[in-house]
Amino acid sequence: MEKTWWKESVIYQIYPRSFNDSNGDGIGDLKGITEKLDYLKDLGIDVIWLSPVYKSPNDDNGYDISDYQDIMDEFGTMQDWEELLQEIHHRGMRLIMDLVVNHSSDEHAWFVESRKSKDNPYRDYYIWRPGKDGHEPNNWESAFSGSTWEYDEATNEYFLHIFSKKQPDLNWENPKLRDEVYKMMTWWLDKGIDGFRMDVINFISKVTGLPDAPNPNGKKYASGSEFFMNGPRIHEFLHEMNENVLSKYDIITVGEMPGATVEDAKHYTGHDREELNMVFTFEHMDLDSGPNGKWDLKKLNLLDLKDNISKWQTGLNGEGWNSLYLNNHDQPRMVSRFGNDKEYRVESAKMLVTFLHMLQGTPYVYQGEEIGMTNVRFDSIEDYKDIEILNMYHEKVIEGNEDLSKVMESIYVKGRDNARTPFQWDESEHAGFTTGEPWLRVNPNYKEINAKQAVNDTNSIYHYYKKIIQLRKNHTIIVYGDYELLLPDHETIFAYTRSYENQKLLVVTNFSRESAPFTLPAHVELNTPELLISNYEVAADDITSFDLRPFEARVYKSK
Ligand code: TEU
Ligand code: CA
Repeated sequence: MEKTWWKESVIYQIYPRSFNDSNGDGIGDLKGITEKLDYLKDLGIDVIWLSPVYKSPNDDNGYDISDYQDIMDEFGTMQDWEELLQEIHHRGMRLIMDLVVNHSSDEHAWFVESRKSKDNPYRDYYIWRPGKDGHEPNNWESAFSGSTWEYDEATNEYFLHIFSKKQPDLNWENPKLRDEVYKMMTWWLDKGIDGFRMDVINFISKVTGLPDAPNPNGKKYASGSEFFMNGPRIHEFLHEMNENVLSKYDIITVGEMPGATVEDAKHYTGHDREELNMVFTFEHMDLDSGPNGKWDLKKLNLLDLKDNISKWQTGLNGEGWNSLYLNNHDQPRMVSRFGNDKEYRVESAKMLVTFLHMLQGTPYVYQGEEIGMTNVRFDSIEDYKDIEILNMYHEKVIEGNEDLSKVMESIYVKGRDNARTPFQWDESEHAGFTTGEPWLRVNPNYKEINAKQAVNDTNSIYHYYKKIIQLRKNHTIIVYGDYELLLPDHETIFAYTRSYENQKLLVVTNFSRESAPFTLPAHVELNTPELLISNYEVAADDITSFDLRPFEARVYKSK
């Protein structure tokens, strides 16, 4: 397997709005990030991924971009951004930017032109269709509720928006649009950035004709995802992008790809394919949802997680590359979702990062994860800001008369604002995030859970992260070793080995609050095992059988 720096890196995601506010307006900003770079360097971070900081009316917190080559006023200036990049590089770290080109903002100059008339030169930058019998052109449902189509009076046509109506989809069938995007990417790369995270990049090719989605339940709208996820020309577009732009730089590229399977990912990330380095799969994020989508809560079955992770680990081994994540700005906090954020918060957060970072792939840390930040429960819907939450609430409670407490419960478990409450820096007011009023309320648990506490306590989750990140730098096997699942039918223990040259790594994690006896399968041999890391004191080093305490994690390596 080819060795490269981006396989060996640990990436830290910053959601700028919620990271650190330098000027007291309640909104995180670029200068605020620059102030905290030493904290990230100390943690051992190699690469920072910055969620969008471009000009935006903030219908979807920056994922609706009105100017790709300028900075959002609330976040600062281009000069602040240049300084941030310089300070990142100065510390030997790298910066990747978010590329959001499935859609733009409706306030982007292209769309302002496009909607003016049917013969406007920018008309074809977006996807316009006439209505069908006085209705939308098809029955697709938006990711943020309602139709994917918005009627526009000026030209008596509808435009497509898979996300909010302020996020019209760009028309990748148009070569002029593609060229503009490539030029814009080149402009950023020439400023010295080190790569892109590409927002829903596998949505950019739509099936010709945009057919109605199957709708067996006779609902008003239905998911049209099979007509725009991994669409007919996707590989052609990504290959073209690679040829025109990406291949000219030594960078990281990661495509966010809902609906991509292992087979798809082999095509997106295979070495000889010349498309992307890695993708974010959503499959493991969907295991705790029922048939009706993310708000349809279902308890996670660990066996499903084992199956899924193992499928990706073995499927991409030598054929592509995995990205490793358990949370981000769209997902609930991992310790609340997969661990136990009450009695075993510290133990389970350490267990989860052990489980994740010992897999084959490039790990991503989402801001606050390293101090064990948790989900939040606000009593009132008024305290929520996320468009996905608010639209869903409106549709279900206001229009649909669904049970309020049931809807609130689904927001508590799955809502995106769980991940977006301000970073908890210290125990002072608003967790040291701002001296003003934060744009989204701080999680009330900030007095116990904050970075200052974590840095001062050598037993903290933060120090455990430091250690685990360091391990990756000292042991090639953690990056490149082959994966093998152990005890496939065990309902609470997730155990696996990694093998590289003549070395072996044994990873044993308990996903439960109950203790569980572990017995090493007879075929696994580890010569003179050394304990690399564990989240409890471990007395003796008999690895053939031992009792795992609640959420215990251990990693052994053969000498
Ligand atoms: O998210 C892509 C995506 O598929 C979302 O529907 C995501 O799954 C959803 O938030 C979870 O329910 C990306 C960005 O990460 C997200 O923040 C944006 O809102 C979205 O694209 C539109 O740009
Ligand atoms: Ca600010």
